[in-house]
Amino acid sequence: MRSYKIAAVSLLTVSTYGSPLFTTEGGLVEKRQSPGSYYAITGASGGVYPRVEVRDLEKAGGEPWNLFLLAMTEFQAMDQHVIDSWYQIAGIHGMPYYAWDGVEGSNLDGKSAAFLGYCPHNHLLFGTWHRPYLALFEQNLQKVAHSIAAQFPTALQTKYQDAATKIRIPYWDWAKALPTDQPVVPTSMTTEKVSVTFPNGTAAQIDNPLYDYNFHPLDNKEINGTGCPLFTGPGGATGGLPAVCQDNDRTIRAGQTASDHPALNSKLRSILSSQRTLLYNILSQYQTFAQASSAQACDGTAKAGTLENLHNAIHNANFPGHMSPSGATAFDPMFWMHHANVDRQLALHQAIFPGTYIVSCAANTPTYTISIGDQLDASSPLTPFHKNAAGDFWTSNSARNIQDLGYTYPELADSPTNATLVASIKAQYSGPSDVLVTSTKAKRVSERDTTPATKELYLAEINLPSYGLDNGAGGGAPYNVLLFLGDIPSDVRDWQNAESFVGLASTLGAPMLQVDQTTTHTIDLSLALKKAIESGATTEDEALGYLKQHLHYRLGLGDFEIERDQVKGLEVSLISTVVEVAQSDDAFDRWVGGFKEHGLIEG
Ligand SMILES: [Cu+2]
Repeated sequence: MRSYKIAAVSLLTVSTYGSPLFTTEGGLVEKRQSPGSYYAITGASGGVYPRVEVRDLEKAGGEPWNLFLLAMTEFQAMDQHVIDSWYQIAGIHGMPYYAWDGVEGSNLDGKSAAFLGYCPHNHLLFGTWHRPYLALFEQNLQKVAHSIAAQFPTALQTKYQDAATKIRIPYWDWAKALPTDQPVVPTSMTTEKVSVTFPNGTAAQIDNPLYDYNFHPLDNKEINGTGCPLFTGPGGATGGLPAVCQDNDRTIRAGQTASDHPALNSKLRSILSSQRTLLYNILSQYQTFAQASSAQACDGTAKAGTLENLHNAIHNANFPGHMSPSGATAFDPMFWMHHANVDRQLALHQAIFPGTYIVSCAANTPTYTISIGDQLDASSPLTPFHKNAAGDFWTSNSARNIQDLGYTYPELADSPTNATLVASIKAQYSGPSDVLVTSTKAKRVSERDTTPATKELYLAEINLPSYGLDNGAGGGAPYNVLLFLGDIPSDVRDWQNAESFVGLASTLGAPMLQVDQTTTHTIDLSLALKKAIESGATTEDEALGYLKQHLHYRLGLGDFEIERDQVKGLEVSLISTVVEVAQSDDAFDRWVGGFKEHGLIEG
């Protein structure tokens, strides 16, 4: 295990590598081991301010946007040995597999422990664990922002200090309605250079800190050079595909040696509609917190879907880039904006259904500090995140209220009534995916007149073995299950853009784990049903017959097809439920009367 190093100097002097702002070499490091000197995660300070959508932050521009870009740049430039550097914080999630802030792994079977980060996936604590994790990042982003603000001339001090007080991680809403000519990945994340104004007044083009993270000189074996164990091995499901962690010196998206943003955008656009609908179903239909948040079936299966599985698709769309392998994902700046969005979705669920929270459940997936069988509940420590220097850990209980961590989200900022919140979610996620949310009111009223009081909703239920695809290296490879209605193109590269593509279910796998765990994902078939009706189905039975005949599924990842028989236990079936259609804009439809099973989809 490595020793911990912290900077006992001002943040202005810790930058060593490639900072356009500061060039002073930092040097003071000290060991952090004894009780009383743990890293206290408090979140951002100075009040409760909203994390805003990254496009909105950019659009508003001015000091907040300029300061955000400067602070991200400076944060990334920090010496990688420093405990709260970008590198060390990103490294908590997966690689490098070290202890952070003195929190050693428990006595797992040695092989697994060596290849696990702290991050709980397919796990009860998935949602709440990321909360102090993001707060740690945010707290440091703010610390850096304040130190930069202090460099601006007196006339601009108030504005920049105010921007630093209010700085929070912007979220990237990848389920937001967007006209088809707008990319799902905001251009602020995909342009290589960006304009900023330095404290001395100089305007310049700098490397965009939202585009990638540049690994500074480091021991290449820690991350790059590992080959990301999940993809390698002669019997690997993706054919021993070379991994992005081989020898890149910067993070890459959806490619092998360079980011392929057009490919990423096209993948994300193809799932936008199904992701939105799934999100809407999760937020609008009552499920317990454990069901809605986590891929682990702690509390019965999640018929409306889970936020963790919803989030998986964004990681897999980045295959084979750094965002895809969970061991390397947090280095990409995209990770933080993606996970701020996941946290927002979690917070929205909490606000709509305040009465349900973490239950008690045994872990069936280990992490660096959690063994299979460990009993978990809302008071379990979210390791390695200390709440204070004395060494108390954050727990799901202490992380329940986001305001206690110094932030909120636009929808929750003014303590909305339930009706207001419902109306906001409905307006954002229930309409078509290519129409910006504007004046939906008038349209809705006219729709309402013709809306029946109840309807039948069909769903594809996918029971997905989380680690079911052998990666040939003792673990489970990530994979997607893609659902089609109608003909499937012969070339796998055309699959997601095919007219017949309906949606997908994703699992991330894990490099050294093969746990027997199945998670449930659902794909809403309302649009598929529309096609059935257009094709002439006039009765419920005919529509059902059409769906059963024309629904097909395939397995793949990136541009690779995966043979179906490589995953044992995967099942796709057709279910339906009755929906009571809401008669106002501030109420959700309700799924009533349980689910009917209509058999397996085989084709
Ligand atoms: Cu994630």
